[in-house]
Amino acid sequence: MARIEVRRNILEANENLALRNRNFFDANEVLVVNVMAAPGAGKTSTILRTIEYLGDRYAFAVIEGDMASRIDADVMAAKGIPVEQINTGNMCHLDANMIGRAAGTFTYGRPTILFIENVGNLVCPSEFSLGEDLNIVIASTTEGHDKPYKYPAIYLKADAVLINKTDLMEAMEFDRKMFCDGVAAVKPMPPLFEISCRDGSGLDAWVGWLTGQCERKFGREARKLAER
Ligand SMILES: Nc1nc2c(ncn2[C@@H]2O[C@H](COP(=O)(O)OP(=O)(O)OP(=O)(O)O)[C@@H](O)[C@H]2O)c(=O)[nH]1
Ligand SMILES: [Mg+2]
Repeated sequence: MARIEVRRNILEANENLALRNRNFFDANEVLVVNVMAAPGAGKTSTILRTIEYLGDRYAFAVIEGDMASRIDADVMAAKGIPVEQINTGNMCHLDANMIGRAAGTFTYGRPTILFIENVGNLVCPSEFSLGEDLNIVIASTTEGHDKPYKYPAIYLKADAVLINKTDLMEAMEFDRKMFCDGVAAVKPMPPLFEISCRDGSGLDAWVGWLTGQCERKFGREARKLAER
């Protein structure tokens, strides 16, 4: 009983901090994309490809979440992308407190997309709000088509689902229909994009959708400012 109470308190405290983050992001014209996936599904590759595709259309920042190492942050930094690494030690997810601190270190001057690469895990990240605008789940053909059935909670949170590594789809005998039926069993099918970070296929549809989300948010914030 006591354990359940403590857990509820932790999640409530996190929700309050997530709300604070959200207000900070809105005030600074930042669209926040929480990227969740299993280890190695292609989170870093997708973020990089997306930023490359968008060019100088927006400003970018990235928060990298890993239990240990700066490997992904170093990849971003080498490309000149503002990045903060969070090492979670023995924790398997990022929380709103960590994000609030890391996000406060960037300088924001114009509409910005902040990508949060969550810790590679299909369970814990689904429980912790960060103040994000969008939750993206990346599945990869190499991990198999049955994951929505086994890890429904993360798919329940998805505003869009990406299937990455489509260049390996045939070799992996990835069953697209079984995968989609699994997602649709959890919630009405969210937008689905099939991409390959290896050969670049499918990125136009994904980036087009993301751009639409940016235009909605940044247009709304600009209108709010004009009304003040
Ligand atoms: N064939 C193929 N390989 C890919 C693709 N996308 C990523 N990879 C490879 O998959 C491996 C993992 O990619 P990452 O982008 O590092 O994956 P991640 O989800 O960020 O991994 P962690 O941060 O370790 O959880 C790397 O060797 C990538 O080159 C793809 O579309 N096709
Ligand atoms: Mg990574």
